Amino acid sequence: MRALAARLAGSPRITVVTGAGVSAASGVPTFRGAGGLWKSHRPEELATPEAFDRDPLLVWEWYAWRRELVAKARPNRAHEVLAAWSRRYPEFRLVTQNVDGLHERAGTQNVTRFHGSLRTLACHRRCAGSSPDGWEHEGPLSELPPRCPHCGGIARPGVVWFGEPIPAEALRAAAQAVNCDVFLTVGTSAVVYPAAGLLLEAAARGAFTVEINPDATPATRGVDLALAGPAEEVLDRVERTLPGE
Ligand code: BV8
Repeated sequence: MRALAARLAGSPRITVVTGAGVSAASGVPTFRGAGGLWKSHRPEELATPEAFDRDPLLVWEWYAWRRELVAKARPNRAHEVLAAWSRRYPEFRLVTQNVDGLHERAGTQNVTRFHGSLRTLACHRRCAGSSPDGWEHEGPLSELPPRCPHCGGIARPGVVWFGEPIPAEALRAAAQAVNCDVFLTVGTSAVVYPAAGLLLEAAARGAFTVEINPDATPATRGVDLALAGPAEEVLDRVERTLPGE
């Protein structure tokens, strides 16, 4: 912890990439872990445009269940520490693969949503009347699949599925964020690209790289510092060793 705290001294440029592991302590299941979301389904069955075209209701039942689960979840200590850092360090940027909105709910500034958001819907046909970025819909959905208010066609979840491009704005923000002094990969299995490639890009630009994860991942061997443990505990301990804490 002290090695990381030392690197955070001063006002370094800090970039954090997070995955489902940071929300585990909030009761949101991870994708590939023991109680993972993918256990009952394979990613190809649910998180692809083809799956949605084949069975929009099945995909929507999964996303509606996740929306309700996330609506009841609260940010945990990992989210709180990262939110505090986003206020303390002028050049702090967070890129999240998570679609649960918990970083924003914890008050984190400068969040880049790399895979979209569960709260966003978009017109499946991308009709002329609707924004390509979709619209926010809080609370339960009155019907499944939900409808586009502009064309009456079916709406889709405003998330990035496998085989779909990362939104241009998110890619642009991430391309900036890899120019940093300290890069942390927190709570991700580091298997989904291009998110998992950000670590390599930051290292190539001279960043000190850190992984926080209770388990080893394909990233573990390549980082400068691997802190094995749950994010909510490790980040809490780092925060407590920082000056002024
Ligand atoms: C694209 C949808 C191109 C939203 C998701 C190389 C380059 C580019 C692409 C590829 C490539 N190789 C392969 C690809 C294709 C593909 C891909 O990466 N496939 C993988 C499986 C091999 N990538 C794509 O398709 C991407 N698109 O590249 O498009 C393109 C360009 C132009 C035009 C057309 C196309 C799109 C990827 C996005 C896919 N969408 N989800 C949703 O439903 O949520 S991915 C899904 O996995 C989630 O979004 C999630 O965010 C993501 C990553 O999972 P993790 O967050 O890491 O979660 P996981 O459960 O895996 O791991 C949790 C970790 O936490 C574990 O390590 C565990 O140990 C740890 N943990 C547990 N408890 C804790 C903890 N850690 C800390 N604290 C704890 N308490």
